[in-house]
Amino acid sequence: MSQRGLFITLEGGEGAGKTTAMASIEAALREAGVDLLSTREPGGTALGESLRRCLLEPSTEAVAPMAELLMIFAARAQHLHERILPALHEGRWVLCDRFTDASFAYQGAGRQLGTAPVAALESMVQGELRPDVTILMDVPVEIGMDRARGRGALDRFEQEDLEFFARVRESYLERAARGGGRYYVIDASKPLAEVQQAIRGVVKELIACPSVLEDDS
Ligand code: T5A
Repeated sequence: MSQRGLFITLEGGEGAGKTTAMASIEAALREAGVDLLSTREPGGTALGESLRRCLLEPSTEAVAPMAELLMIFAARAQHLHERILPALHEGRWVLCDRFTDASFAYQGAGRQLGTAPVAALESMVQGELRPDVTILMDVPVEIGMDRARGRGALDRFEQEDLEFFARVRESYLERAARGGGRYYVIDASKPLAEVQQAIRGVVKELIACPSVLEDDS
């Protein structure tokens, strides 16, 4: 049996503090000697970053939800092929800022496409591969949007209304509640120092007992 690396994803609504959390998770893992690929979605490859620009740029054209979903999975297919799967097969750990939970939350729930098309693309593009660990940064929508607004100009997603983000949050929380042991939910409305401490606790746990993973992907 060959072993593959641990696949960790970080998720959350707008302004949850993922960027801040990514930096501290990455630093803690590297300090512990973990050979790590740190990456993000949409993006992570040249093609993925081009698609990211198309997806995030505010547009006067109303982008069809299905077109949005397909662009996200096109970026994901390239990301898996070029970076994520090779790293996991080499035994490296992968830390990814957003992955398919975001598609269920934003396109499935936010855009109201439902779970079926997202689940179908998930199987087609990922096969059996799912994240081993997902850290969900949960914050009430109003707090998250205030933080996002405080950062400056809003991207195409951030211009959506509060109902959209309420559906996104509900979807994330539902998936975490149903998702067995893979989700760690962090209360990201707390002061930054407390959030950082909670994240360090999760990372410590992962380093202390990394799962033995059969490389069947
Ligand atoms: N998307 C993505 C989909 O629709 N479907 C998909 O399948 C995928 C993969 C881009 C967009 O793509 C969409 C969803 C997204 O809208 P992104 O770049 O990850 O994805 O987008 P954002 O959520 O906008 O991520 P950001 O990096 O811009 O925001 P963060 O990381 O959540 O927030 P961050 O760390 O920048 O923090 C925001 C502000 O709050 C402060 C920070 O200092 C910063 O100013 N802050 C706190 N303040 C007080 N207390 C705390 N605890 C704080 N934590 C952070």
